[in-house]
Amino acid sequence: MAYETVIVETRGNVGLITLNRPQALNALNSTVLKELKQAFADFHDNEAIGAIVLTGSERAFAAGADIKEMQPLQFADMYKAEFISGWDEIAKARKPVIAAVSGFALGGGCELAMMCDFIIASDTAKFGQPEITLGVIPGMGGSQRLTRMVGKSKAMDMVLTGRMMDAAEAERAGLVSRVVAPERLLDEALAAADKIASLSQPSVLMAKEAVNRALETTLEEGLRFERRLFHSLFATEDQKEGMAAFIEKRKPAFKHR
Ligand code: CO8
Repeated sequence: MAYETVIVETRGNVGLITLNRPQALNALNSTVLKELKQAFADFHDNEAIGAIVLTGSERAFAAGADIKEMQPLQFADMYKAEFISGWDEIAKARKPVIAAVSGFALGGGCELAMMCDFIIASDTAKFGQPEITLGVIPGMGGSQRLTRMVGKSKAMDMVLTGRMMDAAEAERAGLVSRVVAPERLLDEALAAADKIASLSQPSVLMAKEAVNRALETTLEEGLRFERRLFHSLFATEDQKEGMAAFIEKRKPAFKHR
């Protein structure tokens, strides 16, 4: 498929998607959504791909949903089309997705980054949920995912005032996993993705499922779920290989990469 708003590449066993609407600071419109869904689906179907990196430009990861596209819409249009719901598909990607964020990650841009499994930020990154300043509220998970990630007090502060958080504050708050210099951002994210892609895929997919389950269930259920997955991995050849390689002091040759 020829893409208009994203650049889709592979780097070894990693899928790289770059948001590419520089004239609108990568604002997310319906074309971006359609193309992102296609790119994710293609990487999912491509057995060689073990992890995905989603990034933007140095100036902006994404400055939100496209305000120009949304401004004239009426309630009935939004409701009938279940506007926004398509983004859930990206949050449900089975393969690990790393957001590499530089510059603005605002509104839907911050929400898209939070749909990824973790965020690596450059020290220029700015996160925010400014929807309140437009007379609306976050609509792609900002009130829910941000609250789970940074807690109620900071989420309320961000969502009610619309202020931005810089990379240092985002790291302190647990929104991002690492902060690096802008020129290191993509390499750092690609190296993390490459490491994940080198591991046994069943264990990687289960690890992702298990961590996500922690956000959705009780501790008791989550622990039971984790234990069941842990047991089930002993049915894989890669568990035998991974542990044998450790004992024999050599690199594992995983079959299911
Ligand atoms: N939508 C459309 N166009 C945008 C957006 C946006 N979100 N953000 C920036 N642009 C455009 C500007 O209009 C401008 O275009 P033009 O040159 O044609 O006027 C161009 O990008 C450059 O932007 P600025 O000139 O404003 O650049 P500055 O450096 O002065 O400012 C800011 C950068 C601070 C990022 C500023 O552009 C800004 O505040 N942008 C809007 C941020 C925002 O409010 N985002 C939230 C949007 S609402 C939302 O995300 C709801 C999510 C749930 C729905 C999801 C549905 C898919």
